[in-house]
Amino acid sequence: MLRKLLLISLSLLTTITIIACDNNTTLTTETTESTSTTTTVTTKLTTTTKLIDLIPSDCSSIEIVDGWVPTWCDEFQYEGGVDTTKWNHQTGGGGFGNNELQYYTSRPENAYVDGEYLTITALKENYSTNEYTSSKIWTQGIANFKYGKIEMRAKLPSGRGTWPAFWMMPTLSRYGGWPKSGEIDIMEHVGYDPNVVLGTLHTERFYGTNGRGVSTDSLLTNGTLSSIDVLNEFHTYGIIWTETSIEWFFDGHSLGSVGFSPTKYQTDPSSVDWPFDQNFYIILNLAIGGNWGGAQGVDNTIFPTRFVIDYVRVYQQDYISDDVENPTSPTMPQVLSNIDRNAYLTWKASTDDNAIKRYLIYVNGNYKTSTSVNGILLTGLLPGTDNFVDIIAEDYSGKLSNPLETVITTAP
Ligand SMILES: [Ca+2]
Ligand SMILES: [Ca+2]
Repeated sequence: MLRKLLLISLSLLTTITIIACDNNTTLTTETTESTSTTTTVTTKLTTTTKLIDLIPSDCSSIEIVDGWVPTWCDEFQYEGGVDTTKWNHQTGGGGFGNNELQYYTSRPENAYVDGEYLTITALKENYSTNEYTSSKIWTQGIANFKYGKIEMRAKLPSGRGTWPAFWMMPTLSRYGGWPKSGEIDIMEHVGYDPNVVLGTLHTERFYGTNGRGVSTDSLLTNGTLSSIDVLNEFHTYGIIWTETSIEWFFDGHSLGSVGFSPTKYQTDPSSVDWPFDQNFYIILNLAIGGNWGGAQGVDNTIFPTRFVIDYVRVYQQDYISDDVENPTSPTMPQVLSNIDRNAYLTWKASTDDNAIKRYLIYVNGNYKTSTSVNGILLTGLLPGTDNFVDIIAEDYSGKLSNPLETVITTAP
């Protein structure tokens, strides 16, 4: 949701457990990311372990289509409160930075699983200083995700004043507080505009109402669908998130995508436009009122109103099992800025029979860093000299391309 500020307190960061991150998941501890106060560990799949062996038992009935392997799910096939091994409740009122009107509780009146569905119910009732109650659940502190296919099947609440969302926020906010570390809105809907569902990315450059995204309107205007009823019917809402793009889907129909643009924004580090190379966690909530949901007021005759979720699933593509070819060499190096000892370098992306995991960057023969996108801000280059840069693409099975060699000449 828009302007969800400062939700991540540093104290939470030490509790993070990585469950189903990366396309190459689990088993061997590979790298340690550190901030000034916290540490988290990401893991790497050894080439002897197949993704298919990592399907959680409660996701084992999910069909594998087009190589998408379920690595995390909640099918809501139990009764009572939400499964606390998968979700935490965020409780409280206070408007959440958007002047929202609800108080989020963890009571069954507001969130209940009946063996088939999770129902989040918004009620008109006085609670604390709020006039409405509802629920918000998230995987923060339990499960984090990077890349893959993330999907929900749900029926949306109806009525003016409702604002349901299925979205993701960054686990560590490595690039800074909102919006610098990004926000991925997979599905947002406001009750006063019932026929439109939006998907949006927020970044340091594109935040607030300037976020970049898609709408289900595209399926109506291009004739793919003749009508969309999200209130009375179940539909799937999802994204496919890769190293360089996020594409939204409604019932499997593409709504469009937003990607990394290395040559468009010439002098910035990638994170200003593309902070989506870090772990994110999943959030489900039903807000009432707020800057967007309440823009046309709240109809108090709609309550109780319900957001009914059949499942939430995360899939990862198996990029390792059938990988045969090495990536092609990167080409067309371009220095987009070269100021002091810092240069922004881009290149034409490599291709592969599966997918490019990252580019390894060497400067003057020494390993410098890696990046998942085809652009990097190189800092601390030697002054007044030719800096020899090698760029090597790596796929998910560890196969390497031939190096692209280029020279960056710095001022004295
Ligand atoms: Ca279900
Ligand atoms: Ca390959």
